[in-house]
Amino acid sequence: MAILFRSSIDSAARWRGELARRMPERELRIWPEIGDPAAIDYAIVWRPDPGLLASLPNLKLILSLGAGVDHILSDPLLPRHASIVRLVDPDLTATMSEYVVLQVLRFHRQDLAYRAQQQRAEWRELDQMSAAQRRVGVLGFGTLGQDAGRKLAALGFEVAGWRRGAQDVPGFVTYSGADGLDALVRRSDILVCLLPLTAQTEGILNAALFARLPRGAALVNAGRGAHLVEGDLIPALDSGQLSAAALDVFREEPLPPAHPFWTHPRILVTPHVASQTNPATAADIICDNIRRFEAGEAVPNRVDPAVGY
Ligand code: NDP
Ligand code: OXD
Repeated sequence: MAILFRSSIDSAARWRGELARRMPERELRIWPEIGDPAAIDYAIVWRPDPGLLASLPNLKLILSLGAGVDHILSDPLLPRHASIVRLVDPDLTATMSEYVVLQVLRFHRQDLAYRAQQQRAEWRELDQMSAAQRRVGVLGFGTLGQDAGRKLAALGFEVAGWRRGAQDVPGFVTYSGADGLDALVRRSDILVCLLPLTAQTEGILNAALFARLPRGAALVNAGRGAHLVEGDLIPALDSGQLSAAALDVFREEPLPPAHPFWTHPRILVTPHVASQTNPATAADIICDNIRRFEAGEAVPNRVDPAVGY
């Protein structure tokens, strides 16, 4: 009974130590040292190579190293007999909220304008509205969206969320469906995307949606790059319909050096680091999920491949 670890990020040495400390009795195989594929029951992965999981005939459980699972579900050869569990780690959630709060405050407090003034050595006060007057809309009001929403609400922002199901989230106005999306977008001075990438959400950040935002709204995308129709963003910024965008995720990662997003004065680029998986905390959760699975207990945060997250 062996566990395979495969991440496209160079973190194997760190993970080996964290996993071995928690499960010393287990045989851990780090890709590409797979050994006998039939001996592998569990795969801990980030962006596994297409076909890798299908090559493991006795695989029982696929454990995502991230909250998102599009990197697994996009494999055309994904075996249907193995369950998939996504990562829900309070550390990952807290760091995503830091990123969202940072970007929302940057836009709310007109930081881009002040930075531009600094370039010109210009000392000028801009009118500042209060947080209570600033409406933030969160697309994807799940684990990450709700935590960020609570932290923004604690700062006084008027927060609402959009989710697939119609369940209420106490303390927030929540929307669902196409009408709900329209209502949320029309009231969002700052729109934050924390959706999973699915067939329904791909390309959701597009010119038609930008046109429904209040003029001068700002965008934060930390979901996935394919949520954004990239060619629609710069025209929306240049026309003034959008005032700024903070982007952490891109259709092509790393973002190519010649990509216009790098140099646009009102686009803030970060290299998919809004929330990085921390092996020291995530290993506890992943090992606990393996133990629960083996004990026949319910494993939380299972993915429904038919729904896509
Ligand atoms: P969750 O599954 O907890 O939340 C997803 C939310 O999106 C839920 O509220 C869900 O609705 C909603 N949703 C899904 N599909 C639709 C739809 N078609 N229409 C409306 N709402 C929809 O995921 P997390 O919050 O843990 O993570 C969200 C995403 O964040 C990840 O999938 C990943 O892409 C991204 N991420 C990015 C990181 C980064 O560093 N940039 C780091 C970590 C995650 P419902 O509540 O009804 O199910
Ligand atoms: C994730 C990510 O999905 O880091 O966790 O993007």
